[in-house]
Amino acid sequence: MMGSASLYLSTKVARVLGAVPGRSLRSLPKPRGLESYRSLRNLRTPPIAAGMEDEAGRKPAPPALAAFAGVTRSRVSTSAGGGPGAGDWFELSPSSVLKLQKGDITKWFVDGSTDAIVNAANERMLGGGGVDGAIHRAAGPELREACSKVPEVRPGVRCPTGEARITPAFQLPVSHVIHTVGPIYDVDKQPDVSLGNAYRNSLRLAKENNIQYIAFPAISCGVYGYPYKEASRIAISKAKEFSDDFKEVCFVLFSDDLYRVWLESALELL
Ligand code: AR6
Repeated sequence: MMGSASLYLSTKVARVLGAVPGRSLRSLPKPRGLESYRSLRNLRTPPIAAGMEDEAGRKPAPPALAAFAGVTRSRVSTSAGGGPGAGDWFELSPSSVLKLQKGDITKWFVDGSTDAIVNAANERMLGGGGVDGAIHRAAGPELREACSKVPEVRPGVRCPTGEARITPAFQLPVSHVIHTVGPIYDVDKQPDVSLGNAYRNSLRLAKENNIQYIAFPAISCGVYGYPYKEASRIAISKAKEFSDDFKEVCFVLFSDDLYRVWLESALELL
């Protein structure tokens, strides 16, 4: 099937990729061969897509990586902008992928023990709107309680801009939440440095806590007003710096616009 000039997804592969059976793969770059497929086999558990639970709340069966044979490459899936579970994967290193996915980060998880989501928090760390509010609602009141115990570094500041703190995830399906604070774009004197620090310190803290799978929202791209393009380039560059340290770095983007910009930057930078 994969040798044919006009490639179509079989029903099985389509299910694995979260795509529509019969969708053409002709737009994909030519397969690089089995080298990248071998490296993908090093992944212990294929990442579970946000929002991919079925109606009974069960996880889907892990994708059989054999389904990718002959179609694997740095960019291994082509269902960008589709429904729940759609995503694009890029090889960061022989044992690591960067994944882009559209959806709600509170639904994202891999194994519940070595996975973490990152929260775009504020310096008080006691909850707020946007993704912060969604994470606190989904985690339950214990998360606020745990955050309140994080020591203040000065009055009202538990996590200064660009730094990161870790807590358990309580009712969320992941094991931990890493709270970071991105810059307010129009206020911060060096927003690019602060945003880079937020990503780097989150990844560093995750690594110190033996996290293997980590998902980020678009930090600072909501009420903090960071332009998407600049933010996406910083986010992807920082993920690349940690390419040997995680099995998966995922960006869970909340809108089609964000997804498109992140995808463009990933195609440029990876
Ligand atoms: N899953 C994934 N992404 C989401 C979700 C979700 N459930 N909900 C929103 N987003 P923002 P910031 C996206 O404003 O700009 C809070 O009040 C959203 O579309 O949440 O860093 C904090 O307490 C946007 O692209 O965070 C702080 O005070 C991205 O998440 C302040 O906002 C970030 O938007 C932080 O502002």
